[in-house]
Amino acid sequence: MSNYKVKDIALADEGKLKIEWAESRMPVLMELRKKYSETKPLKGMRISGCLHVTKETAVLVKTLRTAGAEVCWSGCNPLSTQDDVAAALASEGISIYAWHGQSVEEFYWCIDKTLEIKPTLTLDDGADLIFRVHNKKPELAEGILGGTEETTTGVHRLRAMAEAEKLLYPIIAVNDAETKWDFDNVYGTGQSSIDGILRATSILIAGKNFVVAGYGHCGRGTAMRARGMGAQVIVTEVDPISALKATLEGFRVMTMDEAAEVGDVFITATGMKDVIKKRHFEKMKDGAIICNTGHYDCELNLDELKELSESSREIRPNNEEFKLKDGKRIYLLAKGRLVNLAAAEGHPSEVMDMSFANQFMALIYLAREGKNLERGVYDVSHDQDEEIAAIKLSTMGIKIDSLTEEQKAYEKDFSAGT
Ligand code: 9W1
Repeated sequence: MSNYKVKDIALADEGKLKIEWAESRMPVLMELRKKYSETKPLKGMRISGCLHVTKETAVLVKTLRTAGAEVCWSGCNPLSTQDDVAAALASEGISIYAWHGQSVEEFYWCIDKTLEIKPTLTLDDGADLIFRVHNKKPELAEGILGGTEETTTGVHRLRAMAEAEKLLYPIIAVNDAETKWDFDNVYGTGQSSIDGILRATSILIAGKNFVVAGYGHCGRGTAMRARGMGAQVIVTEVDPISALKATLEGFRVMTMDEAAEVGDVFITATGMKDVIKKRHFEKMKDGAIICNTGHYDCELNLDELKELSESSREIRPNNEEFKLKDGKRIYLLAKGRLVNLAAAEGHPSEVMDMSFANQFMALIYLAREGKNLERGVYDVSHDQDEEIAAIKLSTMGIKIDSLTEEQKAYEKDFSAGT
């Protein structure tokens, strides 16, 4: 028996096509789905999930169900739900409460609906569901073997809670798996940011001076991809170690004041506010394009851009032209929000494949071992990380070498080497 509330169930056929496309790009999850379809290690488990309702998430949800779980879902962000995907899941008998553009009250109503199944496992992106259990329905915690968390922010909140001894059940920090954060942030953000810029502008990247502010994982991914398309990439940084890495990677490193004068495209990936502000806008060339892929939409100081401008108009979707009082034009993409989400489609399915395979395997582990774990935040095991990387490689047809017994002994022999 499924229960649902979605925007329009008639969108199901469109959603099914999207899900099928994602399935054809997510070989690790599909392999795991096949592997566990007979043994059903999640049989008897009731999973409440709170995660972006996208075609990739749908592949995870269907895999959880094939492994035997009863699943009840809500979206973790009122704006990320794809209504056709939600309709497709509902039409396939999954309980789901999610629609695009819901209010804050509706958001929590949806989470509460998913808790009506009295979950044995929870899955979060941002820890809203876990917090709901702790703050509003702590009596449910007794029946919960464990939960997983997808994001950095959520893991931070949960570690603080564990520290304060307020955590009522064990959590696995899926975010901290190497096959999650080290791929998601670099290759996911890198490609989708370029994708967002292209959809909003249709510019030629080759030959452009492409300024990337911040050389963390997201900045590195974006810089790498821009270079791959023929741009001259400039990196700005505040951290000397990151700046040195960018330099030895072959990028030009300079201050934003210097970069402002030469840049054609600017993208911020820092997590800090006011990275590009008034004095930078004043130095920019006519036609400069600015956007953000960092976590908050304050990396570009838009109040100051507006102060400098005499008019603005939307020249294309997600592309606003600002006419400055000196006659110069600056183009702002996606209103300074995350350009990879607002102007493109988030991370590609192939990247989410690994993130969500981590979710799936962590839940199987919790179903088996959760009752033996203390309340705390746990990392994904290195074995799980390696298994996911190994399956991904094998689905790509890539073979790797392995050590012989002699080599393994050599590795452990500290007396060798002189
Ligand atoms: N997550 N399936 C927007 C995504 C919003 C979003 C967000 C992703 C995926 C970063 C997760 C308009 C997908 C998601 C499509 C979309 C995320 C916030 C995914 C990238 C993270 C705040 N964070 N993510 N695919 N919205 O790509 O689940 O298109």
